[in-house]
Amino acid sequence: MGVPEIEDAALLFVFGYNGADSHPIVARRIVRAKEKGAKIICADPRIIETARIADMHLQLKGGTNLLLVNALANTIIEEGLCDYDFIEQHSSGFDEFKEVVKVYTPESVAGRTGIAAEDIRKAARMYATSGRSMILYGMGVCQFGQAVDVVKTLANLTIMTGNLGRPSVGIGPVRGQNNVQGACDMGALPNVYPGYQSVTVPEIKAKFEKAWGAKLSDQPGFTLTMVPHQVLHEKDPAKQVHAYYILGEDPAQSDPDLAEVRESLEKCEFVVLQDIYMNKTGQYADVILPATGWCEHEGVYTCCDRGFQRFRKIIEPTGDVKRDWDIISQISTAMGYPMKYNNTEEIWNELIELCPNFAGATYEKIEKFGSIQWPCRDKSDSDRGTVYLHKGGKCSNPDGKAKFFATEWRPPQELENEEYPLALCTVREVGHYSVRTMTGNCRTLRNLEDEPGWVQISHEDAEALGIKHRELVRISSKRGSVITRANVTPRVKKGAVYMTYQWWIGACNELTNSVFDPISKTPEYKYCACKVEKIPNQAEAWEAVNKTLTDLRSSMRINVKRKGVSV
Ligand SMILES: Nc1nc2c(c(=O)[nH]1)N[C@H]1C(S)=C(S)[C@@H](COP(=O)(O)OP(=O)(O)OC[C@H]3O[C@@H](n4cnc5c(=O)[nH]c(N)nc54)[C@H](O)[C@@H]3O)O[C@H]1N2
Ligand SMILES: Nc1nc2c(c(=O)[nH]1)N[C@H]1C(S)=C(S)[C@@H](COP(=O)(O)OP(=O)(O)OC[C@H]3O[C@@H](n4cnc5c(=O)[nH]c(N)nc54)[C@H](O)[C@@H]3O)O[C@H]1N2
Ligand SMILES: [Mo]
Repeated sequence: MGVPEIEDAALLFVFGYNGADSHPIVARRIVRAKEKGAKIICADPRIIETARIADMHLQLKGGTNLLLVNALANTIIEEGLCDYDFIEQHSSGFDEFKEVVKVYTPESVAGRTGIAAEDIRKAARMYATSGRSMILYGMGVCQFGQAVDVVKTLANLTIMTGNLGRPSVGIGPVRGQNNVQGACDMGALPNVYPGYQSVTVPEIKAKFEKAWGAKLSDQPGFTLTMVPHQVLHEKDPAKQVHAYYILGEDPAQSDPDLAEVRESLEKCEFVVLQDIYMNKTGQYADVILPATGWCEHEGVYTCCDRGFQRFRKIIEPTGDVKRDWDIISQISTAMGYPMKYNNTEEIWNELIELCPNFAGATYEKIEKFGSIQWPCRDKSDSDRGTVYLHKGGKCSNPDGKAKFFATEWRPPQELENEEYPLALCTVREVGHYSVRTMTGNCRTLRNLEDEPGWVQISHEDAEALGIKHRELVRISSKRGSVITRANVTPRVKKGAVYMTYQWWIGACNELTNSVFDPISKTPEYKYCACKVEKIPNQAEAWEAVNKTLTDLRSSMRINVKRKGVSV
C-alpha cells in the first residue's frame, strides 16, 4: 500500500511499531486517520504515543506476538467472522491453518501474553468487521528469533478477513531507514540480484553474466549478522571470511553482542570502512574511504511503500571525499573490472533494463510524477506504477492464491532467570538516529540528549532496587555490562526494561543476544535476560562515564570539546 492510504483505513492495527518516535511523517498519517474516524488498535508492550490515541491497547508481554496473533485468528474463526468468499476464491491452506490455530484460544494465551481473553476477542471483532483494516508493523515483530513467522501469521489475518488487494487495507512493513527498501531493491542482499532476482536461478545468472560480461557465482553470500561467526568459528576454508568491506554501517555499535563483534573485527585480516563520519568500527579499519553525505550528491531512494523518489545535491562537498558509487567504480576498475559511469542516470538505466519490475521507472517519469511505486513495467506515461499490491486478491504464488501459514509459537531464546531476572528490549528514541554518528555530531541534538543514555524501568522494579529517576545504574547481561541513567516511568510494565541503541557509553549491544531468525537473519534485539543494579557512588560513576567518552572521542578523532555532563 502507499503511505498516504493509511489515512483512509477504517481500522489501523499498529503492531510492534512506534511511528511517533521512529517515523514522525508516517505517524502524522496515523493521527489523520484517527481524525477521519478510524479505530486504532495498538499491540505494544509499552505505552507508546500510538497507545495513547488508540481505542484499544494490547499491552502484551514482549516475545509473545505469535500467541496473540494466532489467538486473534482463532477468535475470527470461532465467531464466524471470516470472509469465506475471499478465502474460497483467493487462498489455499485454510483447513491446515484452522487445525493449528484451534488450540490458541484467547483463554489459553491470556496468561502468557498478559492480555485478558475478552480483550483479544474484542480486538478480533474490531479488526474483522471494520470493512477496511490495515496492519502496520515494525521492529517489534522483526527483531526476534521468530520474526518471519509472525509476519506470515499477521498476513493470515488479512487473508481470512479479505483485507487484501483493495485501497487502505493489507499489511504494511514500515521499513526502517529512508532507503532500506532501496538497498534491498538494488540487490544489497546476499541471495538476490537487483529486483529480487535469485542468484541460484540459472537463467537469471546467465542474464546478468551477459549484461556485465563477467562470470558470477550461483551461491548466496552471507548476511552482515553472520560475519562474526564466519570470521571466528567457520571450519570450512571456502566459507571463512578474511576481508570485510563495510559501507554505511557501524557493526561495532549496531550489531548484537559487541564483544564478539570486536573480536571478529580484530581477527579479520583486512577491514575497509566507507563512511561519511568516523565511527566505532573505524577504529578497527585498515583503510577508511570518506564518502559524501545525502545532501552532497543526488540519486534515487525507495520509500517504504516501494515508491522511487529522486533526491538532489544541495551543497558542494568539501575536503577529500567522493561519492559512494564513484569510490566503488574506482575500486572495481583498480581490481581489473573497469566500471565507467558518468552519472547516476547511466547506472539507473542499466539497472532498470535488467529488472522487469522496475523497467518502466525512468528518471524522466520519476521526475514528472514525484514517486513511482514498483512494479512499473512499461516506460509509457500510462504506467504510473502500483500503489497497492495483490489487486483483486491476485497473489504472486504460481496458483495466484494467497497461502495461509500455520505454525507454533517459540519463546525468545534467552529468558529471565535467577541471575538475570529482567527482560531487556532495545528500541529507538526520537532525538537520535541509529549509531548516532550523524545526530551525535550535531551539537543541537547533543544538547537535547546525551550520553550515557537511558534505561526505561517501571516504578515497581526501580523501587525494589532502590533506584531513583535520573540516577546512573549498571545494567548487565551474561555478555557484558554498561552504565546508563534510569528513566523510571509508568510507560513500561514490571519485569521488562528498555534501552535505545544510539548510545556509545550506555551501549545496549554490549548486552544483546546474537541469536537470529533462521530466514531473515535479523537478531533478537528485542529480548534477552539482564539485571539492573544501583550504583552507590554516583560522582565516581559520572567521572568514569566522562573519561570513557573523552577517550572514545579522541580514539575516534572527534575534535569536539564536550561540556561536562552533570546529573
Ligand atoms: N529517531 C529515530 N528514528 C528512527 C531510527 C532511530 O534510530 N531514531 N531508526 C530507524 C530504523 S533503522 C528503523 S528499523 C525504524 C524502526 O522503527 P520501529 O519499528 O518503530 O522500531 P522500535 O522502536 O525498535 O520498535 C517498535 C516497537 O516495538 C515494541 N516491541 C518490543 N517488543 C515487542 C513485542 O514482543 N511485541 C510487540 N508487538 N511489540 C514489541 C517496542 O516497545 C517499540 O515501541 O526506525 C527508524 N527511525
Ligand atoms: N540493540 C539494537 N541494535 C540495533 C537495532 C535495535 O533495534 N536494537 N536496530 C538495528 C537496525 S533495524 C538497523 S537498520 C541498524 C542500523 O545500524 P547502522 O546501519 O550501523 O547505523 P546508521 O546510523 O544507520 O549508519 C551506519 C553508518 O552509515 C554512515 N552513513 C550515513 N550516510 C552515508 C552515506 O551516504 N554513505 C556512506 N558510505 N555512509 C553513510 C553513518 O555515518 C554511520 O556510520 O541497527 C541495528 N541495531
Ligand atoms: Mo532498521
